Formats: sequence, structure tokens, C-alpha cells
Amino acid sequence: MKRIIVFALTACLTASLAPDSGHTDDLRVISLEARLLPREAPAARELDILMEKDGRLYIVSTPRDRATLDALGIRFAFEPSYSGLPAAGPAAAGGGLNGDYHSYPELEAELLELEAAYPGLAAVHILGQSLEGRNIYGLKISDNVGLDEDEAEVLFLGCHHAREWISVEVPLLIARHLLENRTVDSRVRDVVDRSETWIVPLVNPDGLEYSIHVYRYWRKNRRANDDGSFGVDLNRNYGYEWGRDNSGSSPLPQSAVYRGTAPFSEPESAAVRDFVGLRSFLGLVSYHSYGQIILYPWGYARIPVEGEGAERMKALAEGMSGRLEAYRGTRYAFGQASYSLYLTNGDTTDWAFGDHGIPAYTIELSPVSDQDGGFFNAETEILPIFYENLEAALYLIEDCIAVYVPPATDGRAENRPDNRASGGARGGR
Ligand code: 0X9
Ligand code: CA
Ligand code: ZN
Repeated sequence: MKRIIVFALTACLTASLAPDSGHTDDLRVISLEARLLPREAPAARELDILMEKDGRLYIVSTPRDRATLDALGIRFAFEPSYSGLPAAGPAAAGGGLNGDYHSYPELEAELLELEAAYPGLAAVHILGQSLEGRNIYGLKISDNVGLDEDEAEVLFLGCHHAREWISVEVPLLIARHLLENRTVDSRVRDVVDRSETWIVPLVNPDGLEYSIHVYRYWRKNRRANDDGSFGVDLNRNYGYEWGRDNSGSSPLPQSAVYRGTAPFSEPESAAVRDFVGLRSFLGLVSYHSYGQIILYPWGYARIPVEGEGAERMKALAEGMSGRLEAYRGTRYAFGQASYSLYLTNGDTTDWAFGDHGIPAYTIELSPVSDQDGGFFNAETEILPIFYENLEAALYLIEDCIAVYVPPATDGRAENRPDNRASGGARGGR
């Protein structure tokens, strides 16, 4: 959800509206003249704006939204529903239903292929299951991948939000790049060998499948809510300052930013929580789209982030932005989320930094705005977007390697299988 626009009259208007069933069938894409709805106007934070094109604003609307617009006298038109099936063509024929983008089964197959092709370097882990029983996969990449070595750990997450297809591709391509280039690129070799990099490209598999097969604009997971609506916003379901207020997330199940019934009520966010709790990450990126901006905590309030780790976190955001821009001139802004974007509570990065002290970033991938295509990146843009983001990712991993301090050894390091191996070899000389 790029912009959550609120206009002043909504609060009093919505109270008098008929209850909104929020069934997916009731969601309709509408369009209206952009000048009728000033973007900066304070109010209707529920509006889920997709894009602006030729002076018209396209919005995923609930019956409640439409009633609100009616009440405000703002005229809108219904748009034909786009199911997500690409027009017939070479991409569709060659790349499956969603062209070069990955569906859940395609991603699963590719992760297993990478593991098979690079047995010592790549290992597929299952972090948990989605509501509908799909696996949430993590690919670990490192030398001696089967061992838990004393190396810097870094985490890249993708696709909390179903319709942000590019956010699956970027982390997956990072994984592939590290594996394919380790023997030919010494920088990649250092990164692979001196870190344990984890790639979790698809946090919301049920939502992605729904977006591909049923409704392209789907955002949330597929929780059947009590009121008959579907979906919890996984990026409002994490446990740090969860539900702090109703502007950073919504208590209404039919809302696009519904926070769920409790922190980590959803198996998808709970899987990330449990996984991160078992490891010691020194950096985390959660890819989203769109906006071309690198955001760090806090998102929950306009309180400057400070204290331990905050300075490194800010400096790294600037560093990533610079590396990325150097690649081909694409500008990614950077800043604290609550100042640079809008308030959010219960997002991944606030929790990662707040509960674990991990420098954590939301990277909103291209394009920069809804006027440049919003969630719909051409397939030809996938690789260039990946390559420029690779620069930022490598920079982050290298910094994690640089600051990593191995746990103090007490002279009994022989208890750790990995150290015993190298220590033994050296000791034998
Ligand atoms: O609203 C979100 O969850 C993210 N944007 S998106 O358009 N991909 O949905 C932004 C989250 C940014 N994080 C914070 N503001 N804390
Ligand atoms: Ca290793
Ligand atoms: Zn998102």
C-alpha cells in the first residue's frame, strides 16, 4: 500500500454506513479523476491506491470506500477486474502463468535446484507453514553450509505483500548470484565464505498464489476473518508496539492494513519470529515495492531512533543508497520510516530492531511511484532492478562481516565441529 490517504470527513461518514462484508468479491478496482482526491489531504487511511495514470487514480475499493466516496460526492468508475493472467504472449507461454515472475511451485522447484547444484553451499530449510499449508522456505548460503559456523549472519526477506511480485525476484536472484559467481568472483567468494546469508524470498505464499490466480491486487495473507473478510497484513502483525494506534495499522478485518487479532497471530510472521530468534542476525532487509526508498525504524512513531546500533543502522542506509545509485543512477532515498513514509505499527523492521537490535531495512523496490507503474514492473526490468540492488546487498553483507566478533573461545573450541576441523588441521602441523 503506497499511500494511505485519509480525508477529513471519513470518520464521521463511515460511522453511518452499512457494515462492510469485506468479501474479496466485493473488492473492486475503481478509478476517478486524480484532482478530485488531493493526495496530501489528511483522512481516509483505508484507501488502497494502486496507481495514477493519465490523470486518473486507480483504487482497490471496498464497499465502504465506495460509500464514502459517494457520500463525499466524488464520482468514480468501475474498472474491469484484472485477474492477473498475463496477456497471451511469449512470456506467458515460456514462464508460466505469471511470466518470468515466480509462483510458489516455481520458487520451490528453483530453491531445490539450487541446493542440488551447490550441495556444499546452499541448503533449503523450511521455516514453517502458511495458513493453507505451503512451506515458508529459507535458503542458507555459506561455505560448509551444513555447519553452523562462527560467521556473520544476514537475512533477506521477500514478499510479505502478495502483489509485490518483484520482492520475490530480488532476494532469489541474490541467492543465485552468490552461488553462481563464487568461483569466478573473489568478492562473491569472500561474501559467501565469511557469512551465513539467509534468503527467505516468499513470506506470504498463500497471498502470492491468490494474487497470481485470482486477484492481482491482493496484499494480505489469506486468513478467514471472523467478519467474513479475508486477510491479515503480515507487515502489521509483528510484536513490537503491535496495534499501538489505529493510524499505523487497522483493527478492521476488511482493511488492507488489518493487524490481526494478536501479535504474531499469523503462522507466516510467527515463522519469521521463531527463525530469527534462533539465530544472531547482524543485518536484515525486507523487500517490498514500490517507492525506491530504504527505510529503517522506527515506523511506529515519530521518535528518532537512537541508542546502541542506531548510528550504524543509519549509516548503512546511506551507504546502501549510494552503492545502489552508483550502479546505473537509480536514486533510492533513505530515512527513518515514520518520517520518510507513513506510520506503521507491527512491521518487520521495528520488531527486528526493537526486540533483537538488528539493523533492519524495508527496501521499497522500483518503480518510484504509482505514476511509473506501481506494482507492475515489466519483466525486462527484473534483472536491472536486481543488479542495482545487489550492490546494496553485498555492501550490507560485507559490513556485517566487518563488524562480526566471533564468540570468545574458552580454550574448549574443540566442542564446535567446525572449529575442531580447522583447529585440528593446524594443530597437526
Ligand atoms: O506499508 C508497508 O507495509 C510498507 N509499504 S508497502 O507499500 N510495501 O506496503 C512500508 C513499511 C515501512 N515500514 C515502516 N514504516 N515502519
Ligand atoms: Ca560457512
Ligand atoms: Zn509491501
